[in-house]
This record gives sequence, C-alpha cells and structure tokens, in this order.
Amino acid sequence: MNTLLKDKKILIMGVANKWSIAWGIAQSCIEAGANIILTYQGERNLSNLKKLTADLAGISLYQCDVTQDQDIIALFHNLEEDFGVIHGLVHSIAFANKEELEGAYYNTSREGYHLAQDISSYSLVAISKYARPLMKEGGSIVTMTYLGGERVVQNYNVMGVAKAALESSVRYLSADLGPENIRINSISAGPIKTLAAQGVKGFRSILKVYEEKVPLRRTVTQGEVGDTAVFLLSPMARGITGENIHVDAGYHTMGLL
Ligand code: NAP
Ligand code: 1JT
Repeated sequence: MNTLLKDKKILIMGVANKWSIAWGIAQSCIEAGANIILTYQGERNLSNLKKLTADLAGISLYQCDVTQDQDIIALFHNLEEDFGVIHGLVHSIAFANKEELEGAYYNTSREGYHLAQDISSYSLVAISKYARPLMKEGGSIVTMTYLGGERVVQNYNVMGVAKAALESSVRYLSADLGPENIRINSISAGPIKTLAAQGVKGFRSILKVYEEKVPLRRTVTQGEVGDTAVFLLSPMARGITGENIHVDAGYHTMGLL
C-alpha cells in the first residue's frame, strides 16, 4: 500500500477480464489509495467486472462503447453528477479485425482501417474532450500503445498505424490541455498475454524473443505497467506530458534481432 493517489478519483476504461492491462492498472491504483471508476462495453463484460470487483468496496461501474458519441457524453454527464471531479483517466482500448493483423499491410480494407482508427485512436480524442471539464483540479490521462506504432513490427499492420495516430494525438492533446494543468502520456508496453493478444499470429514467438534476447531477459507484467501508470497519474510525474514511456524490459533499445 502507498499513498501516491490517496483519495484521487481515477476513471479506467478497458477492463475486459482479469488478464486486461487495465485491470493491472486498476489494482495498482487501488494499492495507491485511489477511488476507481471502471467502464465496460457490453453486458458480457459487466458480469466479469462484477465478479472481479465483488470483494472491493467503493468501485463504480458505467457502460461506454467508445464508437458511440452518446455513450461518451452520457458517461461524463453521469460522472459530473455522481462525483463532480475526476483526477485521472486511463484509456486502455483498442480493436482491429484479426484477419488484418497478418499478411501484407496493403491488404487492409478501408472499413478495417477506419474501425481500427475509430476505436483505438479517435476514442482518446473524444474522451479527452469530455473528461476535460471534470478535471477541475488538474488531471492526468494515460493511454496504452505498442512499439508497432513507431517501428515496423511484422503483423501489427493496421494497429501500428492506429497507434502512430494515437501517439501523435497524445502530443497534440498535451499542447491543448497543458495550460489547464492536465497532462497526457502513453505507456508503450511489451507483449502481454491478454484477450486482445490471444490468437494473434506469431505472438508466442515474440514472447520467446523477449525471454532470450531483451535486456531484462523476460516479458513484462500487467502489474509493472500498472505501477508505471500510477507514477504517471501521480504528482511524481507532474513535469511530464506528451511523453511515451516504454515498459518493455528494454526491447525498444535493440536493433534487428
Ligand atoms: P484487452 O483486455 O482485450 O483490452 C482491450 C479492451 O478494449 C477491452 O476491454 C475491450 O472491450 C475494449 N474495447 C474494444 N472495443 C471497444 C469499444 N468500442 N468501446 C469500449 N471498449 C472497447 O487487451 P489488452 O491487451 O489489455 O489491451 C489494452 C490496451 O493495451 C490496448 O490499447 C492495446 O493495444 C494495448 N497494448 C497491449 C499489449 C499486449 O501485448 N497485450 C501491448 C501493448 C499495448 P471488449 O472486450 O468488450 O471488446
Ligand atoms: C489489438 C490486438 C491491439 C492485439 C494487440 C493490440 N495491441 C497490442 N496487441 C498485442 C500484439 C498484437 C500483434 C503483434 C504484437 C502484439 C488484437 C485485436 C484487437 C486490437 O504483432 C507483432 C499483432
């Protein structure tokens, strides 16, 4: 237990189940004394979340599909009424059609491109707009990215291009929101076995490279990402905005492996 986020209200979007990176972040936030608010997309996730949070006091759950403007508007309207203020926001949401996460990038369909951009990148822009009025005491926004947004990583394809847009959005939003003492940063996590990663072509061989070649000779955990998120959400990171922090056991420092 620590007090880095004592009594701070942190909204976390993107918990699907206990393997979600967002759930790792939620646990680290709770350990740091935060009051957390979670959003879920559909009824299936609501029952998961109810089970996950059954033993934890004071966690509020709200529905929000980020492709729906009316869901985003209703979410922040309800948060304004129920809490009046939030101090932190975690965006841990992405989607792309599985068949577009393999083969040549030029085979990406127009529809698949738009879908990946809408859910994985534009959603951060819309959410930041509506979170801003609630961050009356200043705030910190954290989003999740992957190295495939900066470099060519085989198979990451349309998600890589969506992550590049997401990372650029972080920089533009940092300029918009900085004067109101709202910071925004991304965490570039190494590969972690989650629902999203399941069934992704070549994922296992990427994990193997981590164990054999990266500086720390291992993969990273949801808990390690969670602790970095707590740092970024806390006053310890008060001078940091528009930044991308790699939590990837050092993989990003390496040349061709
Ligand atoms: P995850 O548990 O599957 O989380 C993805 C979340 O996005 C799910 O909760 C999913 O909800 C949500 N989502 C998708 N479409 C949505 C929509 N329209 N509205 C609201 N929520 C929606 O997988 P994860 O690995 O933790 O991914 C979280 C973030 O980490 C993503 O941005 C991902 O790119 C990033 N990341 C992951 C890795 C990795 O190796 N796992 C590495 C680096 C970065 P549903 O389940 O209901 O669709
Ligand atoms: C999505 C998926 C977003 C998998 C994701 C993701 N962000 C990171 N990963 C894990 C990953 C995926 C690939 C990869 C390396 C890591 C699945 C669909 C929903 C959005 O390739 C090198 C493909």
